[in-house]
Amino acid sequence: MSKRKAETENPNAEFCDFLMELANYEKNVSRAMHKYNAYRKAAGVLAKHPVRISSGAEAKKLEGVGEKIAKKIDEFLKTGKLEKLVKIRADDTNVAINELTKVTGVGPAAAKKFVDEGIMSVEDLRKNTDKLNHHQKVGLKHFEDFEERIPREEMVKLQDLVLAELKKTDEEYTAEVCGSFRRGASTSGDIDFLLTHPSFTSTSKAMPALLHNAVKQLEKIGFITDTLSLGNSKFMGVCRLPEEKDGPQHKYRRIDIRLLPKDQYYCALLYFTGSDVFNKNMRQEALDQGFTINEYCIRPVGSTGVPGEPLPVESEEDIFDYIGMKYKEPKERIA
Ligand code: DCP
Ligand code: MG
Ligand code: MN
Repeated sequence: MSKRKAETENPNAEFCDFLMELANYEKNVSRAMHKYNAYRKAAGVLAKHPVRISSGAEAKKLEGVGEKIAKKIDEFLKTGKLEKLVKIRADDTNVAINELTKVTGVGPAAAKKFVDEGIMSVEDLRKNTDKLNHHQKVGLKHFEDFEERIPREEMVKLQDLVLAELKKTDEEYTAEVCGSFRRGASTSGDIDFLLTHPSFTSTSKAMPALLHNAVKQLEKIGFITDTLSLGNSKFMGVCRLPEEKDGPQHKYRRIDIRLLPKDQYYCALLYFTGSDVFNKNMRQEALDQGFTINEYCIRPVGSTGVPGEPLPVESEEDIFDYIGMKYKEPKERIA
């Protein structure tokens, strides 16, 4: 999205930008996840706010904006910059860690290790491929493509292709793209597929073949091009749409496929639809109401604090109902 377009859609885009830059610094460099979450939450709330904030005090009235962030907003409004960000950007180590963590497979710890060895950029990484594991090598090979977000139009094509191949493999598969796509986003960072099958429940033994057969079929037609990791229930890899007649070659895209037992499908669907900020808030709401939700199940929490047996769930609505929350459509699940 161009900067101008972002600004016309979100009058608080400038604040969101600096909050996200601070968030990424806390995650990738300081490894302070609570600060990362606080900045992300504030950015999410400001992004939803329909009018431009004119002071820190005004921002502070919004849920998720505290004193410290309010002060930063005042500093930004007064000086047009943030001293903290100026300092962060001036430190080569921070800049290098930030750049290296853009490569899939390079987490904050690996990035720091590379920087300690004098590897300061993605370009440096290309000269040191012997130091990379398989995931990181693939991440580097497709670095430019993976930096690009996927237009919704292409997401629909990717979805339709996978669904058609799954049906060919086993008619009884149920699968869905979740993540930002399901929330209606105009672009997505990757493709997040959930997969289930009526024969697979949490009381049956693991059925990795259900996942592996799906992946094999997608490899056979040349759609899946690389595997980053493959376990009993989770595939992480790379895919690409087939070339169209007279059309340009498509880009390589990141795809995740998760296999779930049928009875855990809707808790997983809720979780992997996100947003992550929405998930955090909903889980807190659940706890306040005496339930604990994770990506597999919802369980009541008794006075002892010990979670009970998973509750039966046959839809996402069921989960909202248990905790007495009004159902939110995926596109409303922002914060
Ligand atoms: N998720 C979460 N907490 C995390 C990571 C993920 O709750 N720390 C959930 C919510 C996300 C979903 O998993 O929506 C998928 O993760 P992605 O990283 O793929 O995020 P999105 O699909 O939302 O965004 P993008 O378009 O960038 O892929
Ligand atoms: Mg995603
Ligand atoms: Mn994903």
